[in-house]
Amino acid sequence: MVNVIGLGYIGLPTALMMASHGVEIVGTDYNAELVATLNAGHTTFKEAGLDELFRAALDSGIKFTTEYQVTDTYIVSVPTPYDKFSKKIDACYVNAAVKDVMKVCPKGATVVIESTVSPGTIDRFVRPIIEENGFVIGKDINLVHAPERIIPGNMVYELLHNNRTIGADDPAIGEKVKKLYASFCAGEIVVTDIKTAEMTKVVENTFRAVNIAFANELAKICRHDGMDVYEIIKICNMHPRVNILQPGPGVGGHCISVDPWFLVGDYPALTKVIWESMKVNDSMPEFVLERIHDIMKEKGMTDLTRVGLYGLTYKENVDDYRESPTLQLLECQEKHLAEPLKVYDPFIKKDLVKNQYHDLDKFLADVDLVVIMVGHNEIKENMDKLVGKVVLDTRKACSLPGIYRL
Ligand code: SAJ
Repeated sequence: MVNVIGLGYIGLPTALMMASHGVEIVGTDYNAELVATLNAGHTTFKEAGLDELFRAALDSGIKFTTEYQVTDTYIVSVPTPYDKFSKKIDACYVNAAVKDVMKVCPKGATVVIESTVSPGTIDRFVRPIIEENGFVIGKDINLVHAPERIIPGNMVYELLHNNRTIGADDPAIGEKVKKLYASFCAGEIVVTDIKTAEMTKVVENTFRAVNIAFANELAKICRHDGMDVYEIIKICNMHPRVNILQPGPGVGGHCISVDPWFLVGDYPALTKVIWESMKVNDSMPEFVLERIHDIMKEKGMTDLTRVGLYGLTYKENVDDYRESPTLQLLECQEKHLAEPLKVYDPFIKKDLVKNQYHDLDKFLADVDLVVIMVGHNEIKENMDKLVGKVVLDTRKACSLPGIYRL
């Protein structure tokens, strides 16, 4: 049996996927409300194909509980935030989960860390916890790192098809865990050592952050000199060795906007490019605010209460708003002591911020300038409703004539 610890954005789909492929799974989470929701037959977030996967896993006998299980395999999938001051990883959730696993796990168990961690985190934090509990690593407890790689919005497909990395002290244990993931994963699974696996995951997300920062910097240069950044990126990407990502209103989510900081925190003297890239991405919400002010000036608009932000989530068609550019922009605007801008997002049902709407038509009726912060399908399918509005599209989601871009 496998006990999956942490039933969030990664742990839940992973547990469901394994269960629906014949692995006996118990999912554990300390959040009793979340466990009760799952036990009542409901998923806890929206994701393509997740509900169907949930049904299949229930049919295969998956269980959800707040209790840690006595079993032979644990998969730890809990958040890894960073310390905003030192930029270093905050491993408190991983540490707490491993401590709790140690209270119940028998000798011979394998502990797999799925959470993204900076290189050396397992050496610095996880190994000492296991040893303090009287276990000898490699003899009593096997330690493995199997970082997840799936992208919100396409998680179910990517769980099935993405290549994976498994880091283990002992290659034989790595191969054993590889078989477990191969129960559902059709991608190639590379077995390496733990520190290499830690580093590869952080490097993958850092590469994406730096590439987005480059696109964002290009957007600023092009805005300064009246060039079309999208056309330029499109043409450059026709070169066989160029692949520039898209500029946007900022970078959110719990991965691309977080993981590169781990490297800055641990290697401050060696991470000039990464540090500057993160700063560029973090500057984008303020850049959008400047664009709003410039457009208002050009149009002779003075009333900020007639400006509305479309989208609160960190990217299109997901309901996750962690570190979202819209929240960053509102925080930035607050500093200027203005009344918060109006906001609407079809994926956010609860009241999250001031001046939030839950109906697209009501929102549009109350604003003259619409800032598309997220390119949800909803707005792409309702572009006609934007006719007659001033539109700042930060995502190239809209193709109406006369709209403003970054
Ligand atoms: N963004 C841009 N321009 C782009 C692409 C993205 O501004 O061209 C923005 C998005 O709008 C969003 C942020 O970047 O605010 C991050 O979104 P994302 O879609 O790039 O990535 P995540 O955070 O949803 O998922 C990433 C993925 N990593 C890589 O592609 C290298 C995923 O595979 C990882 O599993 C995930 O991080 C994770 O959990 O680490």
